[in-house]
Amino acid sequence: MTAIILVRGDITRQSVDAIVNAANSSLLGGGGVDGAIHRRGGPAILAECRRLRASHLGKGLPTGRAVATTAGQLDARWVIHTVGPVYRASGSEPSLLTSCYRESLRVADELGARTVAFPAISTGVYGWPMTDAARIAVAAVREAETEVEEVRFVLFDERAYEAFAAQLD
Ligand code: AR6
Repeated sequence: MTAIILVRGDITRQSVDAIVNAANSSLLGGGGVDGAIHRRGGPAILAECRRLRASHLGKGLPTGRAVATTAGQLDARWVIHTVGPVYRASGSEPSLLTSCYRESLRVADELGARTVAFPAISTGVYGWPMTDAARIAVAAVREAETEVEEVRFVLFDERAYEAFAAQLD
């Protein structure tokens, strides 16, 4: 059984085996969680992302997929980068958001990570409504077959925290 824990705070301050990054396909950085992870983690993360782009991810990381790098100076062993779907009023694909959580946990299992911190993927720049994103995130983790012992959702503000808490009631 995977324990689901909610924390309000900054994901870059967590001590876990793996921190999940809400990245974009380029893997070359951005704002939000992505910017914060690269800022605090230091240049080693970007250097490894560039190597991935130069090798088997020449076209970038597809939406819904996940890949790991070093965590640099973060208090974690790995950063798992995943690309959430952009929300559109019609035609958004919940299965791609589910896939971000499932694929990140699959990568965590490959690495042997037992504690994994997730942000609320796609709920910032990518515009996914928080309540719906929380429902999808919690369901994806509950349905995953994984060796991960603790999934820690790290929610940046009270609104996000309450949306996730409502899913755990
Ligand atoms: N810790 C935890 N949560 C955070 C933090 C933090 N330090 N900073 C922001 N959040 P976003 P997305 C919350 O925009 O929607 C980037 O530019 C934030 O309040 O980081 O998947 C990438 O490069 C929101 O609820 O990710 C992509 O281009 C949630 O994390 C794009 O944004 C996700 O917001 C990805 O957009």
